[in-house]
Amino acid sequence: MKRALITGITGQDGSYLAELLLSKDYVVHGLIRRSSTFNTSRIEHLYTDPHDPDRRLFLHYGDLTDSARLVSLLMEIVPDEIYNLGAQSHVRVSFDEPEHTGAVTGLGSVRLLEAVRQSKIECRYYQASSSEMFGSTPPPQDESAPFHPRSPYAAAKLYAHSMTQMYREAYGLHAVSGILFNHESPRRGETFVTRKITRAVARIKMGLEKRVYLGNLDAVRDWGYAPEFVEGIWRMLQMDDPRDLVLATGVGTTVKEFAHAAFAHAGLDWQEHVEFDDRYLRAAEVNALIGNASAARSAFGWDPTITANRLAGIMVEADLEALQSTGKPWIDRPITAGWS
Ligand code: NAP
Ligand code: F7E
Repeated sequence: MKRALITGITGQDGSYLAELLLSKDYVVHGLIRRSSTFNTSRIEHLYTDPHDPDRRLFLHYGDLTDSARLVSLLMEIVPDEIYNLGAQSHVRVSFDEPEHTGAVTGLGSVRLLEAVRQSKIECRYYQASSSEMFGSTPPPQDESAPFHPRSPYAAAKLYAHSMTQMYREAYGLHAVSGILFNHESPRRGETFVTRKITRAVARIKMGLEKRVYLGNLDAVRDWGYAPEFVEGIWRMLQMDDPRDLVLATGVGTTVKEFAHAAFAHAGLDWQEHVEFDDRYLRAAEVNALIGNASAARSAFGWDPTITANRLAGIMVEADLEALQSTGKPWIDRPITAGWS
């Protein structure tokens, strides 16, 4: 059985990747942060009793800012594959916390790469790079498009991306960076714009709220479906010649169009419920990201099928169902509370 280590296993992508690897008979190890409240809700369904002799999911406390812990964990686990998905991943928040974002999203990757080098473990390494690195470079963006980061998050990701390439070239590490465009799901963090909108649709439909406040409605993003992207991540790391590839749907949609589709899915008119609030603007905006993933299609046949319209429907349905059926306290948190 292959052993994988996933940083960021409690996040959107980490949870889908853990599911995928377990379905492929991997033993999965995940890095989790100690927190005063539970942060494992996305992987609770995968949890198995520690007394179960057949269990294949193991969680370890640790943090990407703690080099010594990363080295000792690698020595203990001896993974065949490492997926570095852990990050402070919110672009707007990175303007509030540039140093922390650099320490986790940028240097965190270097700590992990260095832990691989120092422990001399033979393994493959995946780095979660981002389309945000293209910044102001106009679409369509592919592997040859120049990087021009427009946020502390993007700058930190570009540093991690370059260092991953450097470890591949200098030390012969089997390392790849996936340059992924936005991908969403019902598990998407609640302060990213798609989920903020679909939660609002559900709450407005159920009569719990009347409106949602948004920032730049004209930004264009290439929104895909996270489970399809996670499949692409796994396939990218299985390639025998390690190189960096774009994953994207190739379809650009404005925030306004996504809002229109999400509200329409619940029989609502977005214009009656969406209002502007400048607190959600960024010091520098990335106007348009639309990717060209033809290299990944040729390399391993990756061809995503779900684009923004269908995604909006999937996410609205999930948020409506969660609100109607579970009554979990976190679902009751109001949209208008002011978080980004
Ligand atoms: P996410 O939901 O925000 O998850 C981030 C994960 O990183 C969480 O598990 C979080 O733990 C963990 N983390 C944060 N700080 C950490 C630290 N100091 N040490 C260890 N772990 C830490 O992100 P995602 O959407 O799944 O994205 C996965 C990765 O792909 C991220 O690196 C992101 O930047 C990148 N990416 C995402 C997209 C996208 O559209 N989703 C596109 C391109 C690239 P807690 O649960 O404890 O907070
Ligand atoms: O913003 C606009 C906002 O925060 C998308 C991360 O996964 O994808 C993600 O970064 C767009 C931006 O995602 C609101 O200005 C308008 O233009 O959902 P987002 P992001 O910044 O694209 C990349 C690829 C990553 O790598 C990141 O980790 O929507 N927008 N109004 C808003 N955005 C938010 N969050 N909230 C609003 O109210």
